Amino acid sequence: MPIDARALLHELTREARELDIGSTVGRVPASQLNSLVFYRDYVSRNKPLIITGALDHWPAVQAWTVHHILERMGEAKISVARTPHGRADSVINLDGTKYFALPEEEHMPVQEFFAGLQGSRSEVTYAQAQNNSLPEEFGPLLQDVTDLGWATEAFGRTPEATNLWIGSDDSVTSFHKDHYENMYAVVKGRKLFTLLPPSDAYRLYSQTCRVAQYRRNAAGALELQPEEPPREVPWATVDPCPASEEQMQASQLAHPEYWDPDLPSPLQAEVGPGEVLYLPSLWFHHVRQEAGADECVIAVNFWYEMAFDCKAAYARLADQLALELHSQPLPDG
Ligand SMILES: O=C(O)CCC(=O)C(=O)O
Repeated sequence: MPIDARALLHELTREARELDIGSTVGRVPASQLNSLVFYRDYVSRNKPLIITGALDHWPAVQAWTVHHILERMGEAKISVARTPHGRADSVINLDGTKYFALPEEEHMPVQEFFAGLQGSRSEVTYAQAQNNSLPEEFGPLLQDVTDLGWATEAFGRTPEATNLWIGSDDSVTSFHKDHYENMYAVVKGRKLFTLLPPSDAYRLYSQTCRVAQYRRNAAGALELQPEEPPREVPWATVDPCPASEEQMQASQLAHPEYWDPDLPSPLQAEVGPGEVLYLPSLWFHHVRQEAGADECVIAVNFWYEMAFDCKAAYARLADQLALELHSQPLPDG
């Protein structure tokens, strides 16, 4: 008897939501949380959570203005990602071919970075290096941040990387997953996460794309140039926030299971200053940001090593089924 893999995956999506995940991301005050409760109710269940009032003890929440950061950092240089449109690390269609587009990587004085962030919008810059950037590149700011003790206790280890993110409304991070437990702390502005659990990999229509990188051409413009020798990566092709009605219609045709009203909607998590999102390992996330009245959006995230347990094995099966499913044509009707 042939197996209807698509129907089984739809059932998996619904069952995971009904049994545990639900339709919203919970919010719990840090004062009501300890390492045991956090581990028992969220980490062990691979379930996201927003923790409010989690950064009351961080000097950063009050202190981190652009002026303060410039004063502390002096002449230091930082890594900056630059694109023409703010969509680094995402699938870009160029002359009918889909590329996985890496940003141009620059090393520039902090002062130059902030001038660009607040100046012309013809190109978009984002301090988004994930190389343990807070201690490695922003050392003078480290004293304004402390490790989240209860999280470190729950994960049973110190973070493997602590990254600082500084950007504007123009930067968007495309759907992807990480092999880390992520504690994402917002210091300034708001971050808008769209989330799907690992079971829903098939709803993101990953495609194997050739890697390309933005580089400056002879005329001084950023141009997407395919990597040599060629390299390919699988990457999600769904944009959950299409820029126009036309793009929305195209996405509904190309990605029907993402938009299917009979399947549970992706979860939304809006994380404001002083709040921390627990983003469980292997969850797919798409991230937008809003500076609002702030000068820019600033966040610090802690990546903790994940457990390669049976949940990781189920997630891998879901990934493999998704790739297999989308190599088959969609059924009629
Ligand atoms: O803040 C962002 O733009 C992306 C964050 C992210 O993808 C992560 O922390 O893994």
